[in-house]
Amino acid sequence: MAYEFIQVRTEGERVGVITLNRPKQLNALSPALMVELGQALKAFEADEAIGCIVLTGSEKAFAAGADIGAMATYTFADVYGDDYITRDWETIRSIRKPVIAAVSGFALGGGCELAMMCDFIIAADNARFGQPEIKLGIIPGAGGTQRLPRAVGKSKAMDLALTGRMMNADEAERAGLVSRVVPLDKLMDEALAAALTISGMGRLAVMAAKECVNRAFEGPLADGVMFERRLFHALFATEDQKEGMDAFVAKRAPQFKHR
Ligand code: CO8
Repeated sequence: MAYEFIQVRTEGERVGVITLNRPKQLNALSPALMVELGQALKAFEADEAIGCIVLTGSEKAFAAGADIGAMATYTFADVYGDDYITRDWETIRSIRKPVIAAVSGFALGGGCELAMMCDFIIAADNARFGQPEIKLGIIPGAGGTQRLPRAVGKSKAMDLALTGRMMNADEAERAGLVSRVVPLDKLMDEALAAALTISGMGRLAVMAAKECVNRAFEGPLADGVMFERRLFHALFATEDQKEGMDAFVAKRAPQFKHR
């Protein structure tokens, strides 16, 4: 499929890579880009060969936010009546395969929110994160006020949302927003290596792990633990569990089914 605002490729046959591609606008997330992103995510989700997806931008910007030019004329009827945000921004949340954000440069506003919708973030040492919406007279609108405090705690989330300041990659790693920081020129190598590792695991276990970790943010602890237990038990019905454990006992590499 031909896309205008993103680039799509596969890596090592099992990893899908989506690159946001509006370089002149620092990958500002226009409505058309978000539609394409949703289409590409759904296509990788449906592709049985793909086990993990990497979402990235350019060296200068993962994404500098929602497209301010497009938003400038929105009315309440546009954003609320047409359910624009839910419609086009939350497709990524329905994807059951892991999505890794490989972030270099600016990840601001909707760009930071998009990165936080991914399953984990690997940051280049030049990455800068922030929720600067307050400077535009608005607040984050794609989950930033909810996901940021869960990731970095209330104090830092308030600091970022109220002052609109940016934090660099080191601060983001200390705060727990990103899983690792790597030199800029190693960003894609690192993200692809992680994605290849994940895509080599048993698909059902990967899906279950993602679902369970997400549960940790969506309900009481006891419910999350019970959900995890049920999926843990269910995985003993899979061939991958037999293969993984037999391989360990026989001191050989496992051959997972990948489906
Ligand atoms: N939207 C549209 N265009 C943008 C955006 C953006 N978010 N960010 C940058 N651009 C454009 C600039 O206008 C400029 O275009 P041109 O060359 O035509 O003038 C080009 O990208 C390059 O930008 P700069 O010249 O400003 O580059 P600098 O290196 O000087 O500065 C910054 C980089 C600091 C990133 C700066 O561009 C900036 O502050 N950008 C805006 C950041 C921002 O406020 N982001 C939040 C936007 S609001 C939001 O994301 C709400 C999300 C809600 C989700 C739901 C949506 C409905």
